[in-house]
Amino acid sequence: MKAILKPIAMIASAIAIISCGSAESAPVTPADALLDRLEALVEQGKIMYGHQDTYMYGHTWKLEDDATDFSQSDVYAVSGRYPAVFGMDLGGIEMGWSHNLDKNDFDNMRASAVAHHERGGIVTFSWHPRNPLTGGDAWDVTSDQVVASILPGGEKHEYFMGWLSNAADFLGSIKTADGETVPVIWRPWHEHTGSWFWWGQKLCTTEQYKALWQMTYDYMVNERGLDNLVWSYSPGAGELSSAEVYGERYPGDEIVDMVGFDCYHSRSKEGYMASMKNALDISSTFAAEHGKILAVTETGHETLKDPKWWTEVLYPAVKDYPVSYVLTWRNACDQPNHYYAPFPGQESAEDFKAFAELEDIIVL
Ligand code: BMA
Repeated sequence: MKAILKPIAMIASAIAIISCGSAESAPVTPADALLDRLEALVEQGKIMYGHQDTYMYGHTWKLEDDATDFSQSDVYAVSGRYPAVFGMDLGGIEMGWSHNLDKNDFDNMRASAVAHHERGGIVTFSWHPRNPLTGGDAWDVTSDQVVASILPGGEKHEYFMGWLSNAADFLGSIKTADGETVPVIWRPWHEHTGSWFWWGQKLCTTEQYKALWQMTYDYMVNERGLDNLVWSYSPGAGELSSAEVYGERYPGDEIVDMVGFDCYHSRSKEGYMASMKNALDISSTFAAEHGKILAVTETGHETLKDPKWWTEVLYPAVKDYPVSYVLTWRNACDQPNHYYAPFPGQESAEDFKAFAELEDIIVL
């Protein structure tokens, strides 16, 4: 796996190489090209804004199945700009469903990923797969044997490899009309420092968690040959009492390209700012030491009751860190109080426009 930002110890030798005039070789895979792009943006001090499911639905609307036009977005309706990063979730692909866990048509997801890529944006996927042992959902934590059961030798191993196969089929099928595979930031097994998903902290051992990552990587990259995935590691911020906690279950430099965390503004502004600072201090140091790109992989303030949240809370929290993107979560169309981006008339809409116009914030 290509190391992107040079670890501190390598900087001196990197400078020596550059001063000798040797050029870095051209990117050979879609994933490498995306990593180079992310690295260049970080070096320029730019931060991309991202929004989950932005073309799929908004606060008051939902895309039809089998759509061909992907231009509606609450963010666009407010600002005339699209998020630079478009997040989606593969939950349900493992079951062979036609729609994901949030009722998005997988065909729409594939086509909108291509459209977003062609618009100049970057796509990222998380995955909330169902529980392969109990048959419950990703949040079913009634058994602490789930990860053990899907690892090699476990009773659900073969069954789960079928799930990985479905996910790999989808991720490898995101292609332009010219047959170019679209690179995506792939963020499996997220928020594992908490214990609300079956792969969480109290539900498996460190070795089992790392083995789950390795198995996922080996299958998708080595066995299936997917070369369009940028692998992203993202603990939950709430549990990061120390740098050790952040790195405890890190699956390894060879199979991770990016690091980040998920951090929500759920209580006070002060609490969120402190949590962001803590997580950014830890993860930016970790990223520099390991030569990885940094991102705030999920964030947001549900219902955005602070009308200046974008310029007075989010922006000050991230602006001094080498963050490639910040992604706010989804604007559900079927839950009136589940939204993290503005829509026309929403009280933070004007402030979002100001945020989107900041020189170091990238929107499309
Ligand atoms: C959660 C909520 C859920 C959703 C899940 C996966 O944070 O938004 O409603 O199903 O993410 O997208």
